[in-house]
Amino acid sequence: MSIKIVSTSPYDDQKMGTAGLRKKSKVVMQPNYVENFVQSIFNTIGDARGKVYVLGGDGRFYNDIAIQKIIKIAAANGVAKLIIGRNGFVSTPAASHIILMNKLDGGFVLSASHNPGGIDGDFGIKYANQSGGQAPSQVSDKIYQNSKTIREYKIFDSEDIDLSGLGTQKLGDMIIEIIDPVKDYAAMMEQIFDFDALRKLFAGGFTMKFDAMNAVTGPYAVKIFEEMLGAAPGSVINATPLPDFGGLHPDPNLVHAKELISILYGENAPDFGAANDGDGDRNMILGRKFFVSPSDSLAIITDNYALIPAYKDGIYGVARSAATSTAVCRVAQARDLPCYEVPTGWKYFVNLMDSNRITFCGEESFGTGSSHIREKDGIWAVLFWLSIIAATGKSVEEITVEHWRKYGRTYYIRNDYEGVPTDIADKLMADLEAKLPSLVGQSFGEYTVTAAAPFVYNDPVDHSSTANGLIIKFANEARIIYRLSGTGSSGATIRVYNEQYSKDNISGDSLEVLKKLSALAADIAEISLRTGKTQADVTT
Ligand code: G16
Repeated sequence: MSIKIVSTSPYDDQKMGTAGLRKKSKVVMQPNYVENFVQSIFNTIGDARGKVYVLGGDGRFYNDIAIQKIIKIAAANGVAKLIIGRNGFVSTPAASHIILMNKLDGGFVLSASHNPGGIDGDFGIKYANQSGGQAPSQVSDKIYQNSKTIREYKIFDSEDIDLSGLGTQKLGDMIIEIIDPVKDYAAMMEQIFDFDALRKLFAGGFTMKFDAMNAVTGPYAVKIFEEMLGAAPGSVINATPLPDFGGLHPDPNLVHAKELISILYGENAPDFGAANDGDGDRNMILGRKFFVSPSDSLAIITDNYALIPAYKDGIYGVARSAATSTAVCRVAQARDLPCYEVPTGWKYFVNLMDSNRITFCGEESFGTGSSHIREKDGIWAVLFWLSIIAATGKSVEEITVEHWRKYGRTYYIRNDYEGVPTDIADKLMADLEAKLPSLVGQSFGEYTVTAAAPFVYNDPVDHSSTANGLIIKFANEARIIYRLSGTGSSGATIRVYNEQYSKDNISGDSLEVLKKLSALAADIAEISLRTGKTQADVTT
């Protein structure tokens, strides 16, 4: 066994987006693609000797190949130790926990998250630093610069490593520890929540369905909900991680979690439904024939923090991405807590958590979490909701409707226009930005523009400044936000977020209430004219 120095040619597209590098599987399968990217990380962060990382993925197609490459490159670069989930599996939240619990230098999660898998699907690599969160843009930009000029990488010349058995082995001087990826994570959840109360809930006949979407959370959910808490066997569906997710699009929303929706909206529905995405950081919460929007979920979680042992003594504050509805900030205001507004992407919450400015945070894209780790956490959100139900004895619908009665309701939908040619999308955004100042003061029916500007975030901790999206605000507490997705693997996706607050009308249908605003949003940006699309491809 020896270290080989291999000559390579750079790729020009290894720029990380909102959450790591995300590409079509076939792009990642090109010669030296993974090798170049991982070597660029090691080149950028400096001497890897003595460093320890966690490594694993959501089990999607190419997980098994990419992981072997990363192991060998890490060994050749002098990494002291890799902690790897058995069979190469680890969820994104569990990886963050492993980094923090063991004070590691960072980690690699092989996942394209909620994007479909398979040879015609997507693959990705999320790179985390010692914070337990994904590397900030200042670091990922340097990695990208390195990847554009890389000429060689180092790799250990060896057989593949067997990842199926727990325990320790060595590759050269590097220690490889294979761990059960579920055990420590489940123990952490037991520390945060009152598991006895949850066991009583299930012992009393409470029923749930959790859709793991044939992705990484299957084993976590079976262990926690069925084995530890006593939910009936079979409460977790699609529980076995599969390389192509069994053909599912592992995005936990009303469009893609079809089986779960049909169960929760069918006859004899269980009391509670939830789904997680490919790598276990996103969640969807459902009651019987009832959907909780992620923005409302964050607000309701915040309002109920005192019910949870880990938070009962108080929380620091909350944060949401700018595109997420303002619902959580209404709770924060009522409870005299700070409410931060950050760009889209979980990495922007990390400094706020590290500096004890916030405890809870969330995104409209089905992401909710707290400072227990530095990633969003799907199972944590499900356990939080189960805990509210156990403590109040109320259904998901009752809890949500009561919340609206107390704070008013923030109607919210997101329209995605997918597969738009990049030049058209870029021009649409540039032209829209240029006309924003002229919109201020204009009235479009009941909507009078009070502010229209790009969203710019000035991080209070590292003082970096990030521009992300364009926001139009109206006098009647409506908002429209436009931004381009940073997680797609081909073409551009234009996301248009629509929000309308109402203090008294809480029983409307979101699509109906937001119909005029959505049409106005499309008109202002000339979406149909420029893209030829008369309606959104996906509405969530
Ligand atoms: C999307 C969502 C973001 C989220 C990001 C990463 O980004 O809109 O809110 O932070 O995905 O999430 P995950 O790690 O689950 O893929 P974008 O840029 O496509 O809008």
